Amino acid sequence: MKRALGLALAAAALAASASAGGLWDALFDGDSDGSSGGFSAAVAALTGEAASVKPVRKADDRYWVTVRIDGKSARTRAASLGLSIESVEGSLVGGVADLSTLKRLKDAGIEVQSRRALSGFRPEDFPPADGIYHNYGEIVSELQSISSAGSGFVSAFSIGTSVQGRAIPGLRLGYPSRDGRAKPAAAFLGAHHAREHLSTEVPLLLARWIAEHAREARVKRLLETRDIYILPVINPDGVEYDIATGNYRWQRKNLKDNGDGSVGVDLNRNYDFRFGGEGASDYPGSDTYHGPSAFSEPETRAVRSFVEALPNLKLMVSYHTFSELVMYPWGGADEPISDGRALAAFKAMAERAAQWTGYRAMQSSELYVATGDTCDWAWAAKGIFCLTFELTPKSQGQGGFYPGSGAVGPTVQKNIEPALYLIDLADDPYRAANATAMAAPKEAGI
Ligand code: 0X9
Ligand code: ZN
Repeated sequence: MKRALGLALAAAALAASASAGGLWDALFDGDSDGSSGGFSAAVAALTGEAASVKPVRKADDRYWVTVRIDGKSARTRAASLGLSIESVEGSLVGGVADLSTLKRLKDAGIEVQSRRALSGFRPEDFPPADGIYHNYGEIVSELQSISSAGSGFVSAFSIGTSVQGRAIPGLRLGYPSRDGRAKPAAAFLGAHHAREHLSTEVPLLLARWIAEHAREARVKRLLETRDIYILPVINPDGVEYDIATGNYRWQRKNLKDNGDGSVGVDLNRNYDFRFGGEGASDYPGSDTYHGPSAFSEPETRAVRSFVEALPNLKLMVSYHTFSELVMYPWGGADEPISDGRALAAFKAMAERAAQWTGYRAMQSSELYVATGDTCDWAWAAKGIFCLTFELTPKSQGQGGFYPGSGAVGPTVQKNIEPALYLIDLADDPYRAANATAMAAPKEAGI
């Protein structure tokens, strides 16, 4: 957590996402500039959906406790009394107990050293060394601050709510269209996978960069002729869970209770194209569990509603980490997409983006075949040119999902030019196959 304002807004946003409605509406007033009428209506509908979300859990009387217990049989006894043991460091045992368990422990002569109410637990933050990354509250606060700074051409909204009731926030950047007609649009999505925090930073800081450079000719033109949508965190519950203890938990999925003791659906297997096929798991406990049915998850349904409200959305990027790749459909099959002209455009735009970033362009399935991903659905169902970026680093040895604070600046920086290029292409993505489609970065003064 970086600043007091962040704290206040984070608290407001989190409270709003649990109670849904009032505070969120106060923070995010939706379609403030009134352009793109269709989307405006969709936002209202989505806000209505959010308003019906129930509080996630009833009053919580559980505590995080530390107790002194020596030996395995004593720990087993404490567990039998109801203590859920989560950590053992010598004789100091940490775990979760509700009030009646606390009483049983006391009656059995087990002394509680410290306790902290879970109901009062605010999500903890990133480890201090990674404080540059935005937690959920800070994402919301950053979006709000970009929106206030760019009044007249930026507005914040929510596309729906997560399993635990957090709003899935978004930002639209673009001046109202001159002729009243909807402009071509491009969208940038982050954090389908919780532990891929850099995939939030890139679209979020791209939004800030665009707002701060709005007066420059090239950016101004894009804002006048395109609508740019930023959805930096599709899986907010997973992201908060990943950082909740101060130590990363390697969380990938959302926080759906699968009803068999396991938690989580892989949101990038839950879309409706070749759903449940190769590269997606039928086992709920698996990290690549596809869920009970396509769009079973509120997070993927929110993306679907968002996309369906925007017939002019022609281009999409789904950011992930890591491996340094730019990938195009199909991911769920080895064969190439059947439309040769579209394939040429896909290849050209991926290769162009790869040149700027130093990443490698390839068909998604070349990495591995995996069904039900975002871009396969976007292309198959909606004809949206959708790329999956696997951001920095290249390997686990370079930090894997947790490459540290030093990765943020350079990764954001090198991904700005590809994003601007793709935004420009939104009017006619087939143009990508034409080599002169866009000025090189140096010519563009970046
Ligand atoms: O497996 C995924 O969902 C993505 N990789 S990640 O390491 N970020 O989890 C890759 C998705 C690309 N699509 C396919 N290969 N289908
Ligand atoms: Zn991923």
